[in-house]
Order: sequence, then structure tokens, then C-alpha cells
Amino acid sequence: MLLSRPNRSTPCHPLPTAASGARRNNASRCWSAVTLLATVFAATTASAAPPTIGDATASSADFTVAAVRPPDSYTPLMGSFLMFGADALDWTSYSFWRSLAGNAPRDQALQSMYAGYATVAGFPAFLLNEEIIAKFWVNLFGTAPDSAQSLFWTSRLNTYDVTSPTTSKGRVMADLIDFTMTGTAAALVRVRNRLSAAQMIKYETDTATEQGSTTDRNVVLNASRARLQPITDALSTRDAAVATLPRLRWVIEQNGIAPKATFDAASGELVVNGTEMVALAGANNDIDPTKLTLYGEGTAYPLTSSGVEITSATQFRITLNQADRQGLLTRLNRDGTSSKGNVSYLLAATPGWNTAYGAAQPQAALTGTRISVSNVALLNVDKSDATAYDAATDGVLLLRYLLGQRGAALIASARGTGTTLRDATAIETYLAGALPVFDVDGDGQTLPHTDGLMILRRLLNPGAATTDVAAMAAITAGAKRGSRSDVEIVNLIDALTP
Ligand SMILES: [Ca+2]
Ligand SMILES: [Ca+2]
Ligand SMILES: [Ca+2]
Repeated sequence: MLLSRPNRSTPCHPLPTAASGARRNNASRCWSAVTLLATVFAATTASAAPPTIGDATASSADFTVAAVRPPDSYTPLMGSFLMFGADALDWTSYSFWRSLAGNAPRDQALQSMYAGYATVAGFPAFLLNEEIIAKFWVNLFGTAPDSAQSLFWTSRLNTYDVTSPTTSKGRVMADLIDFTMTGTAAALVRVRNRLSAAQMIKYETDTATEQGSTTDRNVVLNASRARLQPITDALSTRDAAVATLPRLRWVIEQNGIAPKATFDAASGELVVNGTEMVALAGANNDIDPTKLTLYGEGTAYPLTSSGVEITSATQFRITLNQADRQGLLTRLNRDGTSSKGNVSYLLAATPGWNTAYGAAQPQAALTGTRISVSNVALLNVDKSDATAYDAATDGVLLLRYLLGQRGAALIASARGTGTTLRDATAIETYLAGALPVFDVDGDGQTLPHTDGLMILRRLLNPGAATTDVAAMAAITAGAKRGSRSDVEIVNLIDALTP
């Protein structure tokens, strides 16, 4: 399905012109392929295995090692990267080069690129060899080639080996790419830094959702282009460009990546799975939760809970404090992996979250993973189906529990209907775990005549607007302790009934 460029393969002149094609002969190959990835990424090798959370690798080197299979992934990535230069990166081109990843060897793919594979390769068929070299140069380096460079590479394209017509021009293009992968000139280093960052971004964004959705693909491409352009020959600029990749992951909603963290709103337990986590001498200090931020509906939420020990090298578990649990009520506002507003739940970490590695570890900021959330309907105490929240059942059950009733006395005539109703024991376990978030006035205690009563009143009058000052005051009248306002308390109660 390769398209031909007859005007370039007809022997004629040493240099192509608009009026005549290129000359070709059997000139031998004088450029050998180099081990590209080894060259490109030699400077980014990690000295020790860093800890990771979820699927995201914590080290920039790990990104390239884990995500990119040389050499197949190299060519489409290179092809797409070329579009970051003078041309806008369009989705068709990006998709085209990526689709070649598993289908064509590098020379063959680049031959397709040279041949002007329809219009998607960025090198349409009407371009002459000299123009191809110039465009390649401008895209890659931001400047046109000087006359010696132009002459050298154009003549190679004009005269190269044609014994393998499906790969010979691709061989020259491969040589040209190899040329950019060696040497220490700033322009070459800059290309390598951008390519390295592009690979990390590609890894982070390469999902079925992104491929299938016009909206998502535009987000990805626009984000990638903006990230790559500021990168120079300084390695720090590359690292800065990828430092917020977890945020990008969150933006595009990577459905292809399984959640590696869970949060149970009823128990308040956050369980995070990762790799290579290390213990630190001393109690409750292996993990620093204040380095963790959760994303969901609305603004991001940095945790305030106390430190914990890891449970193994691959997992830690935190039972979040009351403030964190209440802070997450409106953010993680439905079960599953995304909020009511379809914002993916995400956990991100800044350096030092696994304290044994220390805050100096630069890679940890790259971590991030999706969270699966359960039991957000905290006031559906009996787990009824049709009517989830009801003062006569859920409100009464909570109040009775807070008053100390257990067993048959707890549930007598106070449960609704449903296929998976909780029995007395299940309700006791459930409420015991959820108790901290029911402290809606924030005085540090969950009491029947304060929190329980206010929750019951709100369940009895769920339709009252929070702007109705009198109605809000009626809910908290004589029952409020602590310093929270009436509206704050009612908002918290409402967050328990998402
Ligand atoms: Ca410890
Ligand atoms: Ca219920
Ligand atoms: Ca209270």
C-alpha cells in the first residue's frame, strides 16, 4: 500500500528540482543503525528501584523502560514527534504512526513516511527530496539545514540503494534519525530530551479512551505539544515537562488503567497498592499521608491523616481521620472510579511519601493512580433499595445505635426494603466504622442528642434549601456543639446522602 514518488526515483540530476526527478544508484550504506534507546536514555538510568504507586512508574527511566518496546515503538513515536516542530501535530498523523508500531520494521515505516503515505505522514508526495530534508530539519531542530547538510542528505535520498524498494529510502531516513541520536550539540540533545518526554507522555496517554474520543485526543495532543516545546538541552527542562503527568492522566480519564487503590467510605480505609515500598525504623512513619493528594469532584484534597507503617513492600493501608473523611465526602461522591461529574478519582504523591526514600527523591512526584471507591451512601444505613434515605429507618437506626441499642432492639421495625438489607450485626459493624463522619458539628464526638438528632431532622426535611435560614436553624436548634455554621452542618449531612 506504499505510495510511490516517481518524480524522485527517476535517474536525472544529482539534486532534485521541481522540473526533474532524483538520480538513484546502488550506493552502499555507510551509516549503521545504533542502539537508539540505549543512546537516548543512557543518562536517565535510575540508580536504585524507586517505589511506585499503582501503574505509574516513579522514575522517568522506568517510564521508558517499562512502556516502550524497542525498536517497534520507536518509529511511530519518532514520526509523531516530528510533527511537534513546524507542523501542528494532528491526530491522523499521530494515530498513523502509532498504528505502525506493531506492524512494520523501522526502515519500512520510515519508507512509508518518505513515500507520503496518503497525507498522514506529514511529507506529502509532491515534496522533493531536498524539501523533505528541509522539513525534517525544521521540525526536529527548529531551523533549516545549512547547505552542506542539505546537500549531503538530499544526495543520499537521491542516490540510495534501490535493491529493496520498500525500505531503501526508509534506510536513509533511519540514518538521518540515527544522526540526531548521536553527538553532543545542543540541538541534538534537545531533540533527545523532547523525545524522552514524548515517550513518557505517550505512555501516560496511550489508552483506548484517548484513541476513541475526539475530545480526549485533542486534550492529549494539545497537552503534549505544549509540554514538549519548552524543553531545551537541559535535562531539568525535560523533567519539569513530565513532572505533572499524574495530572494529565487525571484529565484524560485513563479507563484503560485499572485502579490500584481503594477507598471504603464506610470504614474510612484507603488501601494503596504499589511496588518496592520500604519500611523506616520507628512506628507509624513508613508512609507520610500528607504527601498524598486525592482528586475527585471539585478541588484536590491533600490528606492530613497521621503516618502509617507499610503492610508489605507492595501495599499500605490508612484509616483516614475524620477531617479527611468529611473532606472527601463531596469529592468522592459516588461509588466506582469517577465522581457524579465524571471526574476520575486519582491519588497522586509528592516526594517523600515513602519516607525511607526521603524527600530528596525526585521521581516520586510522577506517581499517581486511580482509586475505586465504595460505600459512599453513608446514611443508607439499612442498605435499602427503592428509598435509599429515610428518617423512619436510617435516621432511627442511627439514633438507636448512638443511644446504645444493639441486636434485635436496634433494627425492630426500623428497616426499609431491599434485596441486600443489612442485618443487625452488619448495621452495627457499618455504623461503627462510619461513626467519625457522623460527627457533623465537628466537636470530636458523635452523639445522639447532637449529631444524631440533627441528622434525623435533616432526613425529615430533606428539601429545605440551605439558603432558608430559618429551616437551617430549625435543624440545628438546641443540638449544635462545636463551631460549624448551620449551613456547614447541613451541607455535611447532605454529603452523606449523595
Ligand atoms: Ca516504621
Ligand atoms: Ca435506607
Ligand atoms: Ca458531634
